[in-house]
Amino acid sequence: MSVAPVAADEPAPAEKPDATRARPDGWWKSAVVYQIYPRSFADSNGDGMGDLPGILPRLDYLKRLGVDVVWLSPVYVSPQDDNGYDIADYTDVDPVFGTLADLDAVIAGLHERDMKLMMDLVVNHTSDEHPWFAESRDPGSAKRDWYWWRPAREGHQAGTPGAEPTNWGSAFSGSAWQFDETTGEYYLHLFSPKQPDLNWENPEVRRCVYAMMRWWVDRGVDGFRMDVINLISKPTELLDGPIADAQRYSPAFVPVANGHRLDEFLAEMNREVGLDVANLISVGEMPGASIDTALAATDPSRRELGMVFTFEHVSLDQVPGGSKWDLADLPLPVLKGNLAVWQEGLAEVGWNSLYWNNHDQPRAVSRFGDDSAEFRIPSAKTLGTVLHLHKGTPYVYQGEEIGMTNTNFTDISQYEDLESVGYHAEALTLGLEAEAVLRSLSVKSRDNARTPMQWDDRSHAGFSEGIPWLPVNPNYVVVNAHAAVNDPDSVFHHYRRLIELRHRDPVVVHGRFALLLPEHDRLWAFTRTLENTVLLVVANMSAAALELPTDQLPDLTGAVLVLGTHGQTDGSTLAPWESRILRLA
Ligand code: TEU
Repeated sequence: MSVAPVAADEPAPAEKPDATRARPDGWWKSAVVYQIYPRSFADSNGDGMGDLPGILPRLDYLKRLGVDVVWLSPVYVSPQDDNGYDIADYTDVDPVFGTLADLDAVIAGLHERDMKLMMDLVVNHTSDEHPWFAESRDPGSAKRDWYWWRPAREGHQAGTPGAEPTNWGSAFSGSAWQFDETTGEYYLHLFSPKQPDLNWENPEVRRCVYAMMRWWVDRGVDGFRMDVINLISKPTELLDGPIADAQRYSPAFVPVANGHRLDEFLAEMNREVGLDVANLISVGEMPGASIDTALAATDPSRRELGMVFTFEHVSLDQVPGGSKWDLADLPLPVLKGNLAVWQEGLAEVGWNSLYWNNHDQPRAVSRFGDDSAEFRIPSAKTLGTVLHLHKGTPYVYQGEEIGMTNTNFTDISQYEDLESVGYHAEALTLGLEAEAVLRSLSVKSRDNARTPMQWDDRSHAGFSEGIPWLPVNPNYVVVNAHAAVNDPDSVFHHYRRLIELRHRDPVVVHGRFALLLPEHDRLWAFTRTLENTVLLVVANMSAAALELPTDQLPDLTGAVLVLGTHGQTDGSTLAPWESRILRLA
């Protein structure tokens, strides 16, 4: 076990990890990752907030589901401005979640069950309450250059509108620059003003980050999910970006994402932390990443990352050139076509992650399925079939495995997420209709994914004995883990069977993907081929029965149903939201 950090702000430079740890090469390619958003997972002490001791009793539930890795969203010390994605101490646990000893217990509990822990790594920015940033506020401090401090735009009075160093907008709302009265300068924050961006051009910043990562690996962590990691390399000259008509600011990611030193920094991180040497799992969250970015980052010969999260498929149901709040329909050919492009793009080199939702995205069954009473279960199961039969590492977001749905907030006072609250305020000042803004929030707010995990039909869904920080979705009386585990036809057991299939059959992990009937607007059909094994997936992505176009599909003679959503069906008609995995002769 590692010793405590040697200095307040820097963990002990632990030895590079022992490469003999039980992690065979590429183990994460056949793994399934389950994301825990700790504040909403399980509350052990009745304060209404999920915590680490609440996770321990639920590990057997995750083991039964069959997942291999837990991605734990941040539990570090944080003022919780962005629910922990604003870190004030990278090597300690925030008291609201418990203690380092509690985290050690979760790591041990996972390892005892042959599961692994992937920590959430947020190093594009810190909290403004991190000691590093507090020091950097002093222009004479060596840490001034640890962040992006800049004077007012030339010819402008510091602190006045338009004096910001560039016209960049925060990913949330407002300018990406915060004025500091004391020094008359601005600091960059691509997210909230309480999330100042670290300056990765400074080698001291990078050295401290790598030392901290090694400290966690030495503590037993098996890998990292890297928050907005493709934003860490900023352009050396910060210039104005393009502004579209309806925009007040230039989208911050445009001039920043996928910067010129990104691959250099990722390769350096891999070397310094031993990501490959120790066969750690790594996934880079990359908003705005293209397939070329992903290829560069996940090409094993470049020793950067194992995989990345693309944002393309979760940006298709918005108006092109607009924001996530500008809702648009999503025809099936567009969705399945995008996933197929990523399958093809990383077919030979690199590796895909596969996800429908996470703590930032609305609930999958509400967004891509049908969360009505009649079709919630079959559509949730079919979304699982389609995603888990693509090539890549699947990610299950807490509650997805029981078909949890978006919540039903009707008033802005119900929302907690700073992104949602900020959007509401900014939209109203821009003159948007309140009703339309609330509609966008009900469809896309991140709070949809953050209502407490629904464990059973007791009060607050068994999540807490106290009043939850965010109201439980009222449908918990029907949609809950207890009911799902005790129903062999539930979404839970379908996900469990999908995970079992991945663990059992190499074609699911390594088989070549081929999309069939790309223009069909209700049928999602594709094959996975490995040597002489061919699996065919057919999925009816609609609320009406669908006659299989057998003349346009591979010969189904002798096909064997491997796993279906509607029992042992074999006719040529798919029921609404029915999917089948067939092994072709
Ligand atoms: O999200 C990165 C990101 O781009 C999100 O802001 C996403 O675009 C948006 O939430 C969609 O609504 C990561 C974390 O996952 C998110 O929770 C944090 O708020 C953000 O970074 C800042 O750390």
